[in-house]
Amino acid sequence: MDFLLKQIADYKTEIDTLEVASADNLEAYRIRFLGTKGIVKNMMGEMKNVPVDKKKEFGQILNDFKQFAEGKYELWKESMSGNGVAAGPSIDLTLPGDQLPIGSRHPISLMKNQIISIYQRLGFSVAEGPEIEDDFHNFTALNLPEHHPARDMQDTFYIQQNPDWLLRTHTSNIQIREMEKGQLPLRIICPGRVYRNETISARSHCFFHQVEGLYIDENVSFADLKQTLYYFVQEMYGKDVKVRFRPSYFPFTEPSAEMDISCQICGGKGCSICKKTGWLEILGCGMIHPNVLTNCGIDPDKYTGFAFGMGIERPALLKYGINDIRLFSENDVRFLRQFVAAT
Ligand code: 2U9
Repeated sequence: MDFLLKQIADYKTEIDTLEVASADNLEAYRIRFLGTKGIVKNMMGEMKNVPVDKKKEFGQILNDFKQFAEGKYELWKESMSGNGVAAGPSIDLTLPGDQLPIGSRHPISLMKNQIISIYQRLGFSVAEGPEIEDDFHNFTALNLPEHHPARDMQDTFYIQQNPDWLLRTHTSNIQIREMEKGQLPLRIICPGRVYRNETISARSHCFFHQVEGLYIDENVSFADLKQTLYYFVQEMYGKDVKVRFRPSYFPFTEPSAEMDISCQICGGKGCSICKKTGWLEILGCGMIHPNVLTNCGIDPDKYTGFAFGMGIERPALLKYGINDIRLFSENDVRFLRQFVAAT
C-alpha cells in the first residue's frame, strides 16, 4: 500500500505543476486522469490488492485524490470560459498589440493647418461657421448690392425650398457671425469649404476651400495689414520671398488690394506657372468697409479693421506638384496615401 500512496502523492505533485493552457490540454488531462481507463479509475482497481484493515484508510485517500483531480478539471474548464484559452499566466499582456495601419492627412488639411498655425502665432484664433447660410450673412451684411453678379443663380447654389438659403460662396459669413457677437477686439482666422456654381475642370471645381482672416480694434491701419501678411508669407515661403500689393476692388473692403509673391517655381525669372510675370497672386485683402462694420453693429468711427482671403487649393497644387484640382475630392487612396501621416 505504501507504493500506492507514493504514486498518489506523485500524481498530485504532477497535477499541481501542470499548465493547462488550451482546450486540447484540458481534454488530454481529462482522459489521462479522469477517463474510463484513466489514473483515478486504475487506482480504484487497486483497492482489491489493499489489505482488509487498510481498505478504509486507502479508500479515504483515494476519494480525496479523485476529488482533487476533478476539482482541478472544473477549475481549468471554468477559467477558459468558453473561448478555449485559459485566462491568467497563459496570456502575455506585455506583448505588443497588432499594429493598425496609419492613415495620412489630406493635402488640403495639411495646407490649411500650416496656414492656421502661422496666424495662431500672431494671436489669431480659429472660428468656424455654417456651410448653408442665409442671404444676409453671405451677401447683404458684406455690402454686396442687390444686383451684384456674385448673387446670380449662375454663380451661387440656392436651396430650392427657400430662396433665402444658399451654400456659402466664401467663409466671410463666419466673420459676420463673430462680429455680431459684439466682442471686440476681434482677431480670427476662418477656414472652411465654399461653393460656387462653376463647371468642374482640372483648374476649377464647384467647391473649394478658403482661409479668411479678420482683425478689428481701435487704430488698426493698412500698415498692420501689410506687416501681418508679410509675416505670413515669410513663414510660409521663406525669408527670401518678395511681395507686392496691387490695388483691387471688393465690395466688403476699402481700400482693397491683391497680394502677389515672387514665383516659387522660377524665383521671379518668369516661367509657365507664373505666365512669365515672375509673380504669383496668392490672396486678396483690404480695410473692412465701414458699411460692413455698421451692418454688424460696430461703430466705424471708433473701430477699424482689415480682412484677407485666400484659396487653399491653388497653393496646395503648387506645393505638392499636382496638376488636377479634381484629385483633391476623388478620395483615391493611391493619391491620398502619398501625403505625410500626421501633422
Ligand atoms: C468681412 C469683411 C471683409 C475677405 C476678403 C478677399 C479679399 C479675397 C479671395 C481670395 C481667393 C477669395 O478664394 S478666393 O477666390 N478673397 O480676395 N477676401 S478681402 O474680406 C472680408 C471678409 C469678411 C466681414
